[in-house]
Amino acid sequence: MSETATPAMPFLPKDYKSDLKPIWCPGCGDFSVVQAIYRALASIGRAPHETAFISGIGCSSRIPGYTTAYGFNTVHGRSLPIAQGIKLANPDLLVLAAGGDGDGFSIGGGHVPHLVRRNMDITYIVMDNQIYGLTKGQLSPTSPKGRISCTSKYGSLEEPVNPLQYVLGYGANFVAQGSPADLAGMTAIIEEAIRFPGFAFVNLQSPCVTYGEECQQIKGLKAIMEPLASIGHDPSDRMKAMEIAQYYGQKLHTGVLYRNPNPPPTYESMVKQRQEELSKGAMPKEQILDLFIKR
Ligand SMILES: Cc1ncc(C[n+]2csc(CCOP(=O)(O)OP(=O)(O)O)c2C)c(N)n1
Ligand code: SF4
Repeated sequence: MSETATPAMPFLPKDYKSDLKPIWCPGCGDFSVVQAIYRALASIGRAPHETAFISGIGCSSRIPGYTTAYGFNTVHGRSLPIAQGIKLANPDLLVLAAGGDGDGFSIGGGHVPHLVRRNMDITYIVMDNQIYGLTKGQLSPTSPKGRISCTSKYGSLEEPVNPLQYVLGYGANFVAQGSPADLAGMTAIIEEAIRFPGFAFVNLQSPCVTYGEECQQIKGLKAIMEPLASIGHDPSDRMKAMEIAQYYGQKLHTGVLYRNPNPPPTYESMVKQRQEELSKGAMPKEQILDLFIKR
């Protein structure tokens, strides 16, 4: 990648990097995720001040602070309602949301379907390490059955949530998966998700080197990685995407699982249209005020 900005690429990855030094554990997968985000944003070329990056709480949710975008490290599980409010208030902003699997599919799980069905133009990046990292290694909703952790000394008895099936099941129009095990592939997926005109979900299997199991580290992920391009997957085939999503936890399918070739209008565009329609026959502001204020 060129080190000089050009008219075609007005910002470089370093322009999205803040002065804050990440405090993740050395080797944490989230270091690669933030690098991929810098590169994807540079390829897209929107100015940092035109971008808002919203997260919940967790190790992964620190990510907005490491960028020069407007950022809001909100409340555990609440990145999506806040991101939607921001997008509605200023639809011109490029809005990204990010967090962990606990943040997104445990406490925040109830918010995901509503963003999916509204189809707002927000990219949601989940750093799925299959554990609660920040709070020191408790089971998360995506922890595999049998997982031993500080809260499951004899092994988890629960089936994991499958994030890919979860969002596909609610009708998401863009669903992709990547991992720091393939930095270039992960960067391409994030860029494509941001460019998608509507809600885009990206599940990143990002290793937790401190509390994650051996098989969830880079070497283990590489061993089960199967790029979707290598099996000739057609990303416009929703049913096939659902079928592939079943292998979550057994194989690491990387790439775009599903991209709706005819994406529906976004919620914010329909709100704008409704506002324009209703404002046509609306009473002038002055006249409305007259109804309430005695002048
Ligand atoms: C309302 C609320 N409940 C619980 C917590 C404690 N808490 C903070 S982060 C977290 C889970 C972190 O796991 P995850 O979201 O997967 O992110 P990671 O740290 O693994 O990146 C929990 C339970 C909190 N901060 N707020
Ligand atoms: S605890 Fe895990 S997820 Fe959190 S910074 Fe350390 S390696 Fe990363």
